[in-house]
Amino acid sequence: MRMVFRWYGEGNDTVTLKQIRQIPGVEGVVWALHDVPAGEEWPMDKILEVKRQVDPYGLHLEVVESVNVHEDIKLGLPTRDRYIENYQRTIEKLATVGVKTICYNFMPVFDWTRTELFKEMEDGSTALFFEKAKIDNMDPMELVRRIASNPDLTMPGWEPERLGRLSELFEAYKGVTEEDLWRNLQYFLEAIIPVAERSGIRMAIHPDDPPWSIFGLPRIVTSQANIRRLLKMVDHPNNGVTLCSGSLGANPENDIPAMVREFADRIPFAHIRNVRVYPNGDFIETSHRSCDGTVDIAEVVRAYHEIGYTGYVRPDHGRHIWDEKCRPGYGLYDRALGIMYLWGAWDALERSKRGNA
Ligand code: CS2
Ligand code: MN
Repeated sequence: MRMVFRWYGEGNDTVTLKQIRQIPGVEGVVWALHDVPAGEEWPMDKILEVKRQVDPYGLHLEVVESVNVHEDIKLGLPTRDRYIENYQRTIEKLATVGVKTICYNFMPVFDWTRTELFKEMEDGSTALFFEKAKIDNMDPMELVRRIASNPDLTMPGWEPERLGRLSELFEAYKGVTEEDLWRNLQYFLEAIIPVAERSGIRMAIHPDDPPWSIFGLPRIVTSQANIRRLLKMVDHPNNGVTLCSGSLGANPENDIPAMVREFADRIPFAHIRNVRVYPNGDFIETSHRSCDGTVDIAEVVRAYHEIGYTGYVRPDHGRHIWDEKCRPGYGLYDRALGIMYLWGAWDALERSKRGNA
């Protein structure tokens, strides 16, 4: 496995490149132009600016997360072709600075959803938390109205300045079924995969987080069966998945090691992190250790080791520990600890393989 670390960019991240290069075994940063709106072509000068910043640290730029997909593409609107062309141009440009994998997602309206960003755990650390009943019982339009009249009520992703757009989007998605979303994803993939192939880039879709429908919006990248369908739908080595053990692991029915084995050659990028799922469906992000959460991370690593995994891995989210002030889920300390857990498990497996040989 090739270890990489997400970096939000200069002035946009509390973690520095100097710190990142000191984490054992980290060879590159996972980056994006976070200020370019979804659907727009990424400007070359901004791409080169990131390269200029990162190069002196000896870290590579081979993994981008994410090039976001415009909602018109997910909705299948006639305007989608313009945004798809921009996406194709962005893929080509990224190839020129050595990008090998692009992570993206196909979740309507929201990226990951949580009800609390800094939920306190027993040991005094805080972590991202999802309270299932709260989301299940929430009428999104009602919430839009409530936040509009009381901005203190906001939830992650529901910032007051997004509210107007949110109600428009909920309207647009009325009547859009999962099958519609499948068709729109297929249309998108058929247009971009040939460009990705020519550019030497493997596309890696990120699973939905949480992996089920929320607020009545359709979600499809949720399970082993659906990932199988997605990979067959455009059956091409450049159409792959970012196998995120934490997102998929929020549904305990998802068997992550089984997915690693089945999709082995279609996983250019792996997110490895743990979650603890409670009987009522709530979940919290924990340390990487198998015994701290519901996902058996040591088994996940064993599965990757077994398939001889040579793709990129990042620890994904971490808890907030040792009083660190950072972006929710993206501190230095716990993610670095997570990396050491992953290396520890990996090196032990390597050692015993050599011992047995
Ligand atoms: C998240 C997402 O779980 C995760 O990796 O941090 O924001 C993720 O980066 C996107 O869904 C990928 O498109
Ligand atoms: Mn992830």
